[in-house]
This record gives sequence, C-alpha cells and structure tokens, in this order.
Amino acid sequence: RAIAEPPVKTAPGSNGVATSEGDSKLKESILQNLLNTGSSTHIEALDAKDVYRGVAQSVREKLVAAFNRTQEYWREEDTKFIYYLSAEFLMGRSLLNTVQNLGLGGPYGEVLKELGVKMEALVDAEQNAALGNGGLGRLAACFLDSIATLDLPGWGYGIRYKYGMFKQALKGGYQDELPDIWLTNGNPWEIARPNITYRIGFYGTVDQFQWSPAEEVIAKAYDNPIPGFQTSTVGNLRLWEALPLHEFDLAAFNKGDYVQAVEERRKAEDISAVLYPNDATEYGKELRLKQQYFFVSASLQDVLARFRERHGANWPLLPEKACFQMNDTHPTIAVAELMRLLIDCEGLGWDAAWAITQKCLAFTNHTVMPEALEKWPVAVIGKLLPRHMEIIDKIDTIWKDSLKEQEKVLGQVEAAAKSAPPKPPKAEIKPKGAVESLTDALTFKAGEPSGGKEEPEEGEEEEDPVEAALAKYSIITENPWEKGVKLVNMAYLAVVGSKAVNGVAAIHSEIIKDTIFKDFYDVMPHKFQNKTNGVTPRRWLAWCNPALAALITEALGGDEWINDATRLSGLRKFADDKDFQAKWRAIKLANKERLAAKIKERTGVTLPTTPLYDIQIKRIHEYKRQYLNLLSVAWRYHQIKAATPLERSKFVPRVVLIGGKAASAYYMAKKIIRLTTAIGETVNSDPDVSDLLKVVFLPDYNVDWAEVIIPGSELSQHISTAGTEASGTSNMKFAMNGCLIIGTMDGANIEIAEEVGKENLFVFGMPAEDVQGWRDGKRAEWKDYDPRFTTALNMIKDGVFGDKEYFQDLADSISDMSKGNDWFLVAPDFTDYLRAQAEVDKLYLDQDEWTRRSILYTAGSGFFSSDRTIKQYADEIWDVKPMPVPSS
Ligand code: HBZ
Repeated sequence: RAIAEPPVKTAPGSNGVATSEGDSKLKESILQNLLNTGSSTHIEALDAKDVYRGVAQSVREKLVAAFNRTQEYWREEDTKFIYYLSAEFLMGRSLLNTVQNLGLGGPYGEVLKELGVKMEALVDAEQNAALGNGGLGRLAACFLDSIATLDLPGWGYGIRYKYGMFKQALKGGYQDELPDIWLTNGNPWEIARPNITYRIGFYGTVDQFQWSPAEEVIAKAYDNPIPGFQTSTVGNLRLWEALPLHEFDLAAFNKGDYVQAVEERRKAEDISAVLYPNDATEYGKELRLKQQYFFVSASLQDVLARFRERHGANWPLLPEKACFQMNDTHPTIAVAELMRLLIDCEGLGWDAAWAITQKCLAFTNHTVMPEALEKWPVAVIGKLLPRHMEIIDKIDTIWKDSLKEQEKVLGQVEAAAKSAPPKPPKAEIKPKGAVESLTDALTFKAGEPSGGKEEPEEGEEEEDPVEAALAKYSIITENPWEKGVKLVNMAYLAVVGSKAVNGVAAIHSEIIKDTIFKDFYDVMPHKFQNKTNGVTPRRWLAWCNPALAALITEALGGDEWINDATRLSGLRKFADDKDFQAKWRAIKLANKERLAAKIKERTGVTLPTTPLYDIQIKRIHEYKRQYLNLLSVAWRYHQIKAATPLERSKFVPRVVLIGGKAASAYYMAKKIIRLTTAIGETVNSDPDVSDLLKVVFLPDYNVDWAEVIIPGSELSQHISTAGTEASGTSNMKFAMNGCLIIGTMDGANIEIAEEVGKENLFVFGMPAEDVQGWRDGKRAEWKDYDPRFTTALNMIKDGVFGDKEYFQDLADSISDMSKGNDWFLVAPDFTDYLRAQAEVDKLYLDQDEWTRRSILYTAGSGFFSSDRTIKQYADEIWDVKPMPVPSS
C-alpha cells in the first residue's frame, strides 16, 4: 500500500482560473448572462431556472476559456493521451462542482448573496446528467475529475444519450418508470462541434475484405469540459450524437410518403436515444450492439484522424500517443474496430495492426456474475458488423494457434490428443433463483444448459482432440443454453486484445484470475493487475459536505487534503478529543436534518432526527441483498411489537432508508422495492412502534440525492454475498463522510476494513472462499434455519405487510435451500447479520465511541480517493504523464 503521495500543486485559490477581475466585473457578467438567457428583461421576474441558466452561462465562459487553453497546449506538446471509452458517464449536476473546482465558490457566493439568491436554490434548478446505471458509470465520472485534477492529458468518450437513466416514481408502492428528459432546457455545459463528424456503417456485405455497409449514420461530437481542482487544466468528455446521413428523403416526401421521408432520421437517432437501464447485460439486443459500435468507431476514428494529421502513416508510433481504457465489455468491439481501421482503411498488414492494437488497449472488468458478462451471438455480430465478425474469427484462430507453441498448453494438447475421444467441457452452472429472475431481464432463453457436447450424430464430424483441448481458450464459444448457437465472449476478446486487464478491488482482481479468466491467466499472467476503485473527494466530501469539510480544514490547518486525501489520516489524532467529537457530532446532526427535510420534500414523510440513520442505497439486486436488510427490519418490528413497555424503552430508535432502481424487467428486484414500501406502510403507521422504527423507500435515487443522503447517514449497509460485489464505491463515499459500515468481507469493504481497522466495522457473513463450497455441497442438506429468520419470513408470507400473493415467489426464492434456492445465502448469513446489527445498537448508545469511530472512517478513507486510483492507472497501465498548462 505504499503509494507515493501526489504533489500538492498550488496554494488554494491560485488555480489560474479563479477570477482576477474583481467582483464588480463578475457581477456584471452574471447580470448580463441572466438577462441574455432569462425569460424576462427584469432581474426580479426571473425564476430559479432562469437564474441557474444565467449563472451557468457566466461560469461556462470561464470554463471554456481554460478548456481551450488546456486543449491547445496538449495539442502543441503532442503528448500521450488516455482515452477512457465508456458507454456510461454518470456525471450528475455540474454547476456547483464547476464553480468549486475552478475556485470560484467565494466570488460567486458573494455576488449571488448581493443579488439575494442562494447557491443551494440554483443547484436544485439543474437537471442531473444521468447517463449511467450505477457504480460503473459514476466511477467513469470520478475518474474524469481525477484525470483533470492530476493534469493528465485525457478524454472520456461516450454517447450523448437523449434520455438517460429512467426516473423512478412510486405508484401504489410499486416502481414506475418515466423517461428522463434531461436536455429539453438545453445543456449549458456542452459545446456542440458540428464540424466534427464521422460516418459509421452497419450491415451490408464483405467482398475480399472490403466492407460495403448497407446503412450509414453520422456521429456528431459534443464536448463537455471537465474542470480539474486547483489547476488550470480542463479536460474533456466527448459524447457522440447519432444523426442521419441525409437530412430528409425528398423523393419519398414528394410522393406523399411522409413516414418514409423521415424514416432514416428516426432510425439514426434511435442509436443515441436511450441508455439501456439494465445493470446486468442485455444479451443479443441489436440496438445495444449498434450503440456500442457507434461510439467506439466514432471515438477511434477521431483519435486516428488527429494522429494522422500530425504523424501521417507512422502507425507504429500510435501506442506512444494513445491508450484506450475499455470500461467493462461495452466498448470491447474496439479490438476489432481498431484492427479494421488499421488494416482496411490505413493499409497495414495483420501482424503490424495486431501489435499496435495490443499495445493501445486495456480492459477493466467490473463483475464476475456469469449472466452479466456480455456474449454476443455470432449471428448478430455477423449481420450488423460482418467485417468485424471476420476479424474476430481470425483473432480467435491465430490466438489459439499461438497457444499451441506455449509449453504449458502444449502438454495439455498432447494429453488431449492421446486420450480421444474428447471429454465434454464442464457445463456452466446456472445459479438457481438469481438467473431465473435475471433471465427475464435478458433475452437468453431460460432452461438448463445443454450440459456440454453430446455424442456426435451420424454424419457429424468428430471434433479434433487438439481443438477440443484449446476450446476453453476460445473467444467464440457455444451457447450453453442453446445448442448450435455460437457466441462471441467479449471479455475474452478484450483480454486477448489488451495489454492489461484489471479488476476493481483486491479481492475481485484475485477472483477473476481464479474463475472467469482462469485459463487466460494461466497463459498470460503478466497482463493481470488490480486497480482498487476510488471516488473523488471533491464531489463526495468537500462539496457535498461543506460543514464537515470546513471542520477538517480547520483541524488539519489547511485544505490540502482536497487534492491529497492521504492527509485525512491527520484526523486520527482528533478521534479521542471530546471537543472535536462534539463538533463532529453537531455537523452530523445538521446533515441528518438536511436529509430529513429533503425526504419530507420528496416523499412527504416526516422523520425524527434523533434515531440512528441506517441507509442502503444502490441498484436493487438479489446479490446486494436488500432482502437480508428487510428481513432484519421485519424481525425488529416483530420484537418491538412483542416487547413490554420496559423492554421497549431499551430499543435503539432507527430510521431505515432504502433506495435504488430496479431494471425494468427484473422481476424479483421490483418485488423487493414493493416489499420495502409495504413494510414502510405497516411500520410507519403502527402506533405501537412510534419513533422506534421508521422505514422509508427513497424514490428515484440518483447522484444528487446521494450528495444529501451520504453526509446525513450514520450506518450504511454493504452486505452483498461475499465474492459477488466487485468493489462497491458508495462504501468509500460513506466512509469519507464518517458513516459506519455494516458489511460482508466483499469487494472494497475488505480494503476499507484494512484502512479503518476491521474492529471499527460491523463485519459479518460467510467468507468468499467458503461460498462456492457451500453452494456445491453443504446447502443440499442444510436445514439450520434461524427461528428468527423463519418468523420474519413468515410475516411476509402471512401478509403482515399485505400483498401476500405478490410476495409468495420472493419468499420462495429464499426458502428451502436444499431445493437449490437462496443462491445468495440470505438464510445462512442471517444469524451473523443479526449479531452484527445488535452490536450496532449497542455501540450507538455510546455516542463518544460511535463518534470516535466515525472520525476514524474519514481519517482512513484517503486511500479511496480516485486520485490514487488514477495515478496507479497512469503509472502502471497508461504510461501517461502530467502535463499542466504553464502559467503565462
Ligand atoms: O461497477 C459495478 C460493480 O457492481 C461495483 O461493484 C463496482 O464498484 C462498480 C465500479 O467498478 N458495476 C456496474 O455498475 N455495472 C453496471 O452498471 C452495468 C451497466 C450496464 C451493463 C452491465 C453492467 O450492461
């Protein structure tokens, strides 16, 4: 864990962007912009949205000036760039972040005060840029912040979705999905680039390696400047919009066929219309592959065009100028597209192109859940991208041929050749319950895997034993659920085509080497790395929790911790200081009050602020086990109801808050949402319980909600079945804000425990190394149900919370293990979970000790700054160096 401390660059406020004009000029600029962009010529008549637009416009002017300076400088220097390819960037709101990152918080605050406008009111007038599902998309956004802050030449590349992540409403307690119309009032943070366009082809035929697409669209660029903190560097997120090649089919229009006349436009615009709101993969949906190829091709063409301008056809130099980080499998068609561009468009030979491709690309994996690893049917790729399918086929063949020369593989191949007939490959095991419900969200047909190869039928050729031995390394494989259907395993394609492959937390990076990529790790161990995730301390502490940030700055004697989070460790010496604890506690209380007010505004529910605030916010998934949380809440309710008045007075009051979206076709996840609202309805209206327990579902959980929820929480839950959550990133945000964690030894929780002290977390549950063994063996005969589990489950089954029939299959999914249910081990972990929860209650009674630990969490969270993560990527994968713009 010896990470070199990033240098502290400049004194606070001296970032080269902060105003030197003085307040009067700034005020003038704001006023002018208010009038230019507002709906009235009278300042007094403007509403919050108008004022937001005017202020944003004035901030934008400064941002764009610094952006142009940075980009020009980098271009002149011809420095190496990192390009972060991601189908998702969950940026959230920009105004406050931009003002603060540019060091303009003070001057803008002053001017707004003079105008009688509160910054907070403006912040709420901004739409959320929700171009992502969850952790993966938000990680990309944090990375951009750190890349700019560390002065690293780098751009993000993605899709300018017209509709982002759906808005979640509650209808009678059930999830309702509404479109996210975020661009209607314009987006002051983007710069349209009508001159930067590329043609993207689809379908068609290949003749002698020449692809003639049958359909083409235009990708048009929009730049979104990304301000670094305490630097004049402003990075870029370039997003692509899909447009038709031809504005309009005049011939069809003249014939009176209006629908046909606009058909091409509609088809093109569909590509960048909507973010797929599924955080597990949609197999086989052609539009999704179209989206992926669309943004990857546009981005690669863009980079190659700039390279060509500068270096002509000196393609071997490309790896010294560009590195592409592929965020999960979504952009991995890049492997084939870079090959195609280099071979078909630039005239390189296969070997030269392959050497360049393998040096330019790197791949991050974010999941080990088998159903979430993208595998595209060969038929789908072959139809949409016929030339790419040819290339992938050839990559697969050459790759397997190359293995025959590897000593390790050679032995296996020889052994296989001797022991014909070939052994059937082991069937993929279908997780019961999980996949059954998830398959509804996927297009894979439900049903048992075919169980490997059957005896060859008459007339069918027997498989070559050498080929059979190499099958496990195949990029192109057979669908285990559908015999005869071939799939391209995109993760395997990425592993073969990349120079580096990384997981996102220490445990996860080990697990991928042992499981999903085991065979690939065996033959190329040098490619595999770990890069533990991180979050930006700007948005997730300094800007969202200003009171705590001020206290930290005061205690540490400066705000250098904002771009050198390792300095937070300096708080350790205040952990036992009673005065400091009192200040710390007072801030937490104020943040709870702010949260309670927000909850009141958004849900109508009034909450007391003295109870323990216990939060679980994340996408709803069986593996994340919101269910486990709910069962313990049901048990708590039962206990309170059964208690005598004396016993009741001993309960520690709790507010349980759960928020998150369910993928629209994820049946069980939707039931978990309804179970939360149903428990809330029963518990919150039960006079026996009064303030001892409140349960609220927080609808439409998103980035701006998180910025209020996290500072106001005291306990957060990260309780996935060990081995399933790759990392988690909200756990890091909670820790930064001094919120205690109840969690399993999974993902980044393990590293948080190392930094904060395991004894300061409420750890429970079966360790990851036991989970597989349990599933394979012990669970078949396990009957040891905790009676408290049975009581809680029966409450749901018996209709204590209503909707009894609706909850039946949810209840069944964790009943009767021996029948293969409860894939995620809710029942076997329940007893230990209740033990940990009892410890929580006990500790909360000792407020000094609770606060001491809270301080230790913030003090131990420095490692989880995305600045540290990005420094590691830059040094160990990208080989990209800081390039700050010299002050003139
Ligand atoms: O990526 C998450 C992991 O579950 C989490 O453990 C990790 O911390 C985080 C960042 O590394 N994965 C996702 O958020 N995945 C998606 O959102 C997703 C989106 C579209 C897909 C598949 C997954 O097609």
